[in-house]
Amino acid sequence: MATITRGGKKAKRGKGSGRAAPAKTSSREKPVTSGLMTIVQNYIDGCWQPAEHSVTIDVEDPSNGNIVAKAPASTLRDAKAAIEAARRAFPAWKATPPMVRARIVLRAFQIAEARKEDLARIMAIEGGKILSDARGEITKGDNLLEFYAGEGFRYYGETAPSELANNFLFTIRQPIGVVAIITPWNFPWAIPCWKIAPALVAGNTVVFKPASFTPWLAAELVKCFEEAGLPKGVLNFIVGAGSIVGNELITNSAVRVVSFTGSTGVGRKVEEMCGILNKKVTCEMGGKNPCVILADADLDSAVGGVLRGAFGNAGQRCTATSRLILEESIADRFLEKFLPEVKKLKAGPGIDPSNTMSPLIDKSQLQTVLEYIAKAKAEGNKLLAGGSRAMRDGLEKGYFVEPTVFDHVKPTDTLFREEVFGPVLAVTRVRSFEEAIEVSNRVIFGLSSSIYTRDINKALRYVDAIEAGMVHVNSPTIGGEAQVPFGGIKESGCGNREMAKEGIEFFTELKTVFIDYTGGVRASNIY
Ligand code: UN1
Repeated sequence: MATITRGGKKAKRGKGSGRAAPAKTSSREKPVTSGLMTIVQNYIDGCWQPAEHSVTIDVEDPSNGNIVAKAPASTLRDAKAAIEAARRAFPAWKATPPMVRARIVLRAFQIAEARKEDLARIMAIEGGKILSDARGEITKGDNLLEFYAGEGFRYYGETAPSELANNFLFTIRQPIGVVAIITPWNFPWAIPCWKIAPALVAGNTVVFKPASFTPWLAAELVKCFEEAGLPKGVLNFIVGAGSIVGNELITNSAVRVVSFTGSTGVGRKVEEMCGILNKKVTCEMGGKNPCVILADADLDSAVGGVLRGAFGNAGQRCTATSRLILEESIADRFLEKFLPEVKKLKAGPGIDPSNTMSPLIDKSQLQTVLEYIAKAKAEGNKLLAGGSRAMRDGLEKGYFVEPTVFDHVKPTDTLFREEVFGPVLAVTRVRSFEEAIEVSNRVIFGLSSSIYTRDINKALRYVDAIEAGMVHVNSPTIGGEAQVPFGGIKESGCGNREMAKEGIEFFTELKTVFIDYTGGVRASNIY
């Protein structure tokens, strides 16, 4: 999806023909739209500008392969300029009271709310998301902006008693400095909102690098902040390759904090580099989330939940339901209700409201998903639905895969163990509740999980035993809310939880203050 072009022709990544200074626009000019093609620019130190050498990345509509936008293929020099702008803006932003900072986030929320429909449409075109899901994601991101706007009033430290008389101990919370925010394409609005808003309210300055598949919507978020009155340099936006821009954001000594969401493979490298460089880091990575359905569950409600959890956004969700664990006694009955619903899903461009299944993001993701399907067949998993690329009625121009279900998947099979990031559901049958717990935990991931049952004892025992950062009872594995922490354990995450007050905590340092108010010679001391 993200081939690099210069002057309309394909060019090699990172190479440029000249060193002409990029044409900058004034801070109040918007990224331009020319005809049907949107031109996305970087936003550095309050100026919209192309990449050095004006090299661009093509952005496709994954439902038909049309180029819908061009975005900067930024260079090392662009990345350094963005970091330097953030570094210079930090002292004044740090000195701004938290509620004043938060009020700008509140204005950005109001601007985004007024543009909700346009933003959802951009998401449907650029990312392929079904329009109703896109609207839901804008709402979710906006909730996060609104939540963090309130947190400006709760920028609390704590007081503590002292071992000594006439001594007062307390903590104050302070911003850390320049923060790098690196986000994926599958939640191109909500994830940037949930990282950028707490970073700004906490008083940090930001360099934001979105995925190269979805830079258009990301630029629209930056415009909301710009129009809300964010001072120049406080939020900088730069599009480019992870190997160039991402690498510089992580290694540059001026960047003190890295917040990343993406694959486990890349996240582990980010974590390792930040460890070596002693930077604060949070990585939200992959999942292989189980949904257990016990014999006493409300099967109709479970059918709807698994359908949404497994096939929403074509399974391209780190919280997607990718393993369905059925108690043997109701397995056939559940599948009889479930499979006709799977077959009813209608693949097509997200922008058409009659469609219910979105495309995969690009050709390479399509290839990966088809390879997983081929492997599942080769390992003897029983195909119950789908299993191929969706090709009818012009769908072959896009990257659609039929919603796919495999039965009798064993814990040793690839489909049970590896994250596919596509519409492929692995069904495993178990004989008991205890076996359901054991099978649920038999993967390297631990992001989300879910159980359908009417038995409160079993529900709470599952909550206790499941190795995951999040667990849903009688609802699908997906979703989160602004006011509660989001994140996983095992190979699904490292560093602090995101969202909620934990989001602010991650982007701040605590300073411990000791005040002796004896007023004379200290009588005793601590050791
Ligand atoms: C959700 O399930 O609503 O990349 C959010 C992802 C997660 C976000 C999921 N970071 O899928």
